[in-house]
Amino acid sequence: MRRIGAVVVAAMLGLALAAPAHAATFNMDSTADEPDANTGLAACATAAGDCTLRAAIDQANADSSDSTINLASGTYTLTGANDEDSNASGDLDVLSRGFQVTIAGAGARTTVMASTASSTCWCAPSWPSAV
Ligand SMILES: [Ca+2]
Ligand SMILES: [Ca+2]
Repeated sequence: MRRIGAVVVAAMLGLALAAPAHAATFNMDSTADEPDANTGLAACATAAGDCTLRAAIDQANADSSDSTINLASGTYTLTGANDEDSNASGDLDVLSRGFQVTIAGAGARTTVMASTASSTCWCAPSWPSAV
């Protein structure tokens, strides 16, 4: 019995060591264009405690894992200047180097991306694995 327990523990350790980093899932509860308040904390949360698209991308950019961002129905209007590439304003900058970021809408007719600037909504400056 003791031997079986040791084998089970060893197998569990092997699985734990071989498992990829935990993938994060962020579910939107706001269409506002606000950043994550603290990317050192794994949760997607603005200063008001909401999970916005920009906050989710901020957190995905900071995490060392794949991320899935689930958009709720609504119009997501991006604001601010497009002349930066750190996701601080304007277009969304997906920077999760080496990790996949999947963004899923609630439907083509119900999830709308808009921008107050005359530019695209998405930017993945260095890594083609995003969006
Ligand atoms: Ca956070
Ligand atoms: Ca930007």
